[in-house]
Order: sequence, then C-alpha cells, then structure tokens
Amino acid sequence: WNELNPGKEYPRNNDGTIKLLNKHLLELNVDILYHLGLDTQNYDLPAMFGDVKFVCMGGTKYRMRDFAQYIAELLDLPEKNKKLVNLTKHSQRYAMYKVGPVLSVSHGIGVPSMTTVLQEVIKLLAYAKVKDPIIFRIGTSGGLDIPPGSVVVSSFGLNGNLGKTYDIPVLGKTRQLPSILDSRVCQEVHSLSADNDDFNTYIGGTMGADDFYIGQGRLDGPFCDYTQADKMAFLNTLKDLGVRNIEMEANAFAAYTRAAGIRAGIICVTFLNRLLGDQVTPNKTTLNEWQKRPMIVAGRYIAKYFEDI
Ligand code: R2B
Ligand code: URA
Repeated sequence: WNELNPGKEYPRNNDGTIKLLNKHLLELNVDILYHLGLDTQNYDLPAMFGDVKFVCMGGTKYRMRDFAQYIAELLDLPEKNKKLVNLTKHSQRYAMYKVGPVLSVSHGIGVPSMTTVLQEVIKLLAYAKVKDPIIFRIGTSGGLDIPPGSVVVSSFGLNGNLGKTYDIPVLGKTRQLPSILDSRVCQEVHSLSADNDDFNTYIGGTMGADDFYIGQGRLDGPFCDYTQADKMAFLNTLKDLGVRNIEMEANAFAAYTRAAGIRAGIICVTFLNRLLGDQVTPNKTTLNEWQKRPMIVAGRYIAKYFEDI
C-alpha cells in the first residue's frame, strides 16, 4: 500500500480525462493552483487548456520559452508570429507557455521544485478535462560512457540508493513509488531518431540524484570524503544496471506521472561523459546548441502525432 495509486496503472475516466485520486478535492469550492497563478473559480480552465495534448517540462524558463517558440514554428501555429505570454506570471516561480495543443512549463532544479509544479499541472489537466495527455521532460544530464551531446530517452528512473523508486516521507513514513515510464512512448520517441542527426540517441535508465555534486558521485564539490576509485566503482555499478545518464528529477517524474495515470517520457541531452570527468567544460554556444536536441526529438514525436491523426 506504499503506492499512491495501488490499483490500475492508468486511473482514467472512460473519455480519457484524468481521474484525480483525492476525494478531499471534492470538498473545495475553489482550488488554487498557487504556483501556476491559476484557480478553478476565476479562470475557465476547460476553455483555456481543454485542447492540450502534450505538456513539455524542463528546467529553465528561457529554454521552455524557446521550446514553445520552436513548436509554434514546427506546427505552423498562429502563435509563431505573436509574443509568447508567460501564463504563470502572477506567481513568478515558474514559466508556462501555451502554443496550440502544447504546454511548455519550466520546473526548476531538482525533485521538490519539479514535483510541486508537476502536481499542479496534473490538476490543471484534470480540471481542464484534457483527454489522454502525454507529458515529456526535456532536460540536461551527465552521460555514462556515451559521447557528450548524445540524447538519452529514459526507460526507467533510478534513485540515489539504486532503487527504481521515488521515496518520499508521507506523514512520517517513507513511501516508495515505482519509477516506471511508458515503454511505448520511450520506444516511439527513440524510433524517431534520424540517420542524419549529428548526435546519437540512446535508450537507458536515468538516475535522478538529489544533488549535483556528491549526490552524483562528483569529486569537485565543496565536500568529498571518497576516492576517485570509489566514484568510478559507483558509476560502473550504475552502468551495469543499464543507467545511461544522471540528472535530478527522473525518478520522481516517472513515479508521479505514473501514479496519475499519465503517459510520460524523459528526453535529456548529456553535457559530459561522467566516466571521464565531472566539470561541464563545453562553451556556451555548444551547450546552447546541444540543449536544442531534446527539443528536436520531442518536437518530432509531437509533429508526427498531429500528422497521423
Ligand atoms: C539537470 O540539470 C540540472 C542541474 O544542472 C538539473 O535540473 C537536472 O536534472
Ligand atoms: N545536469 C545534471 O544533473 N548533471 C550533470 O552532470 C549535467 C547536467
């Protein structure tokens, strides 16, 4: 009973809308989505967001604005010639842009920041009566034994204790939620990698660490009491478990989207090969160029979806 959603894998209503597994919400006259700067009383959420099909989340506000702009051009949407509006602007913590059927949302660094806005996005999708949405995380990471600039499509999430769960204390006891991602979405995204891309796209597990330095086995943080050999042993253990990259949200993102019954995928570029070092050395131009790769890969999936229907 550790799971928030112990029963069906996808708790959906018959029409594909999201069923929120929380009966307390029925007692609220108005639900305030505090970090999104929206609520169920002053906003017509079905009118504003009912046509959403994809939500893409990523760390920074600027990257998610760029992504929205990229999608507007890719899908040839009317928004491509308009100035994009940050829909969360009253709340200031995050940014959210809507271009046609795609929502582009920033989530900050790390699990608590990401899960806070993700949970409000899940409620938003439910209140807006969005049908069968798919959520992607497009992000950055450190790779394991693959060339920097490669893209990884995650097949599962792993926590810092090498478990395939997101562990969260609830009322004084730790719950363990399985970090499972939709394997069809993962395969489909990967299948869209193109022969003429100037980067490779891999499928593999993704470790979500609770820290950038010791939490990812780095030697270059302000604290470190282990050796280079200890670090290498750890990274090689990860590799043997099928982990291809390390970032800071994957296990919780996988766990919460699954608990909500929403199909999800994680697409990250790698900025370095962690078997060769810890510092992120490429220059800004290179990193900016590489950050577009998860956008390109997610964009292909989204464009194909609308071509096929
Ligand atoms: C990847 O990059 C960020 C840290 O630099 C973090 O949000 C993540 O998962
Ligand atoms: N983001 C991370 O969390 N780790 C890296 O090594 C690079 C980007």
